[in-house]
Amino acid sequence: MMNTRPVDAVVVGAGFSGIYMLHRLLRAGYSARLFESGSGLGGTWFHNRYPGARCDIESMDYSYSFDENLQQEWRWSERYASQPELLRYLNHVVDRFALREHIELDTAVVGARFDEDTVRWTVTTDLGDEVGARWCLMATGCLTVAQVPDIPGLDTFEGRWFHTGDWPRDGVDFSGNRVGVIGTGSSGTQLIPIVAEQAAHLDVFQRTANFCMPARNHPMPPEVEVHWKAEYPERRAKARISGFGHSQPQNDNRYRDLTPAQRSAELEARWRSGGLYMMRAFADVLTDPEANEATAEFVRAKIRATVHDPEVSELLCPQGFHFGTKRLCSGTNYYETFNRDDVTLVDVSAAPIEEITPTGLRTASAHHPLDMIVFATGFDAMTGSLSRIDIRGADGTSLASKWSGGPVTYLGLAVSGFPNLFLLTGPGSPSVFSNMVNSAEQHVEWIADFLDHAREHDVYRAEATQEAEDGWVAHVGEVAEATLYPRSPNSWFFGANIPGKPRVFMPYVGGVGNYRARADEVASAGYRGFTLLRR
Ligand code: N01
Repeated sequence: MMNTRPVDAVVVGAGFSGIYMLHRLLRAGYSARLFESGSGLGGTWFHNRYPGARCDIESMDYSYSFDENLQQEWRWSERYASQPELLRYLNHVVDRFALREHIELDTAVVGARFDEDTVRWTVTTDLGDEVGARWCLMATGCLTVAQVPDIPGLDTFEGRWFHTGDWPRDGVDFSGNRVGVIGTGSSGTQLIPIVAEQAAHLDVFQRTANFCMPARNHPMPPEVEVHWKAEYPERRAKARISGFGHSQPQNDNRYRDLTPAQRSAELEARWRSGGLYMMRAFADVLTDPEANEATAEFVRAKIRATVHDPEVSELLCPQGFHFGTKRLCSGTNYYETFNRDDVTLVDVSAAPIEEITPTGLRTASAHHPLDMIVFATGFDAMTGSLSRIDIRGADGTSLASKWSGGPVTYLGLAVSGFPNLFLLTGPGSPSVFSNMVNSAEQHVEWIADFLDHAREHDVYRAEATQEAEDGWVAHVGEVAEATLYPRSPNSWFFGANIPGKPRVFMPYVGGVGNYRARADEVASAGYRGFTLLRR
């Protein structure tokens, strides 16, 4: 073990939130180090380099707002940024603000231990380093631990296999190969059309059809960029108090208050403009079953109109869960791809996957010969990255054991029993349910303000109370209960994709603006719900 120079704060993870957290710390005069397990910057964007990977929030919104020169000078080339462009952006930010020398790449944090005597954290890395820090800031991401399902026989497969969330850096050439893709969520729906263009034949193994909106990506029109940049002050302000953390118009009308013609016009307009805005076609899409079903049926009609084979189009029509309660997808030519002769949709809900063989994949009804398998099967979301680090709180309890019944937090930012530790975009905050960059900035700024408060008032120990945590967990649950989410619990929002994971709804769905107001209120009340010890 090497003990290295202690710092005021350790940041874990070099994605959007970790990079900005580091910048804020250094700018405020704290000493800080950032550890990142990947060999480059970007967090989930570093690892998800599968073909077609791009953001489904518009790049002008999905970008930092904290620096006026940065947001004016950076030029996004497309409506939705591709994964390589996002990495270029984050590398630019790191260089622009001279952060690189404070970042250790290829260094995984494996443990963090709070010592009550010194009131400090000791953070341990896989290289054997130990670093002492007053504050431990976990920017470990919500979608970073790739989940490969436990299908018998994978180790016997003689071809190559990949997971979208851990994609080889030198890429994959599918040409001439028989390829199988398992999974039709956001990653699968982006990847499938591109693999179809390259592969000799593609089998798509679908267990649950999801709703996929046409992204309608295009090069950034110069006039849109100029206009948007001129409007940045208002747009960013609007995003901060919005439902989902972006600046696009939402419809505040309820479905039942509109005429049939108005409803159709709204749905058509959103389908034409593309992307995820269908989620706000009506103010009550996620709360009123009738509004929700009308939206779902509108999209099903579009699928039926696109896919020629009626049997295939019926299989692609999502059923059995409410629109948007499985994360909505956004893709390019997704449904059109199933009109190709060299693409087969395999329904593995009717005939489940039984095993992978040396030469392919066997379902209950057939053997599919394959040279390559792509797992687009998702992540151990929201808690996976944290519970894999051995985090020990004030009495030595591990975070993983505290969360064995599901994650509990105060504001998604702090955990009782784990003093001086903050989570960025943790469970119980809007995080995955919002424009992540907006939510990351909000958490970074809240934590930075908290640290300044602690410095000014000689606070050396801060811990969320059990009562505050219980109250927040109850509130997160109540807010979710008022929506359609609990009626469709078969999603990663509930941890349902991970065998044995407790079924708890993890994000805060009360809206970015409401969440921000509550977090600010806690701060203005002198950090109500925290026990603060002063020198
Ligand atoms: O993962 P998912 P993802 N046999 O968990 C199926 C963000 N993201 O990587 O629904 C057969 O959503 C599973 O089927 P089912 C975004 O927040 C954003 O696609 O469990 N199938 C499902 O179809 C997103 O929500 C962007 O029945 C199996 C799929 O695999 C999140 O990341 C791009 C299976 C997994 O879907 C995760 O998306 C990409 C099995 N054993 C991701 N196990 C953009 O910004 C799982 N499946 C655009």
